[in-house]
Amino acid sequence: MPYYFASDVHLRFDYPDRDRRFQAWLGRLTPADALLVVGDLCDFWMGSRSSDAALMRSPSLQSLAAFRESGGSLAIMAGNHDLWMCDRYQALLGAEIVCEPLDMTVMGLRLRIVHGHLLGALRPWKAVMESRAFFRGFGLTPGFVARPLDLILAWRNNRGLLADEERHLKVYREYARSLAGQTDLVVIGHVHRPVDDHASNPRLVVLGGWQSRSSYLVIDQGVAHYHIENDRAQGSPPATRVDSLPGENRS
Ligand SMILES: [Mn+2]
Repeated sequence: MPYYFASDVHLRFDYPDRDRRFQAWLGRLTPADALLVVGDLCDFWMGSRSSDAALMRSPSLQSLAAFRESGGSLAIMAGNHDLWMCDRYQALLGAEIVCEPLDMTVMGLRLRIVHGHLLGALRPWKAVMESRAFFRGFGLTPGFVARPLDLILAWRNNRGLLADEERHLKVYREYARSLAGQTDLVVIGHVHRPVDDHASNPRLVVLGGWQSRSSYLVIDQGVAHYHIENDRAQGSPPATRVDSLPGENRS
């Protein structure tokens, strides 16, 4: 039974490409598989501003519900964008909600799994956005106010993106090192840049966001494989694919 991990899909109706790619990827799973979504499945824009009926018009959410319905094992960990969505994930998708930090052993591999926003690299002004009041308030904000706010946030995020990612990755690597001897593989989301420190102990995998590419981890027959598919261009085959095994050099 392969065990899959993905995070930071950030589903939004105004970005249908990521929804379509995630749905296509879900289509490869079988009812014998297990999937853990490590936070930020839905962007707060979609989560806070959509009714249950509207949410279920997302192809990916439909596929997740169908996957679960067919017998697949579906667990979801909340991220900073969907902290307040757990009840709906449970009710609409049939997902099991898991809390962080999550320790689990899959086929003999000891895993530590967190979304990543709680590890201490988040800027204070962003932490405000994690409150239920902000989530509810944003959902009630009229579009003509919410849309510029969304653009400002996107602009601020992009402006400091590299420095922000580096700051987080430094914290993630320190966190992983602090778990040496206790765990084999540390799986984190939140940062959208995909990373696989396959030679470090423990190995650190940052699952990566689905904004422009699809990336995921799968543990099958006791071996963890990390995949990145540069499938941004519609209809074209993946440009590169990275498969790495513990202790192997990436080629
Ligand atoms: Mn996040």
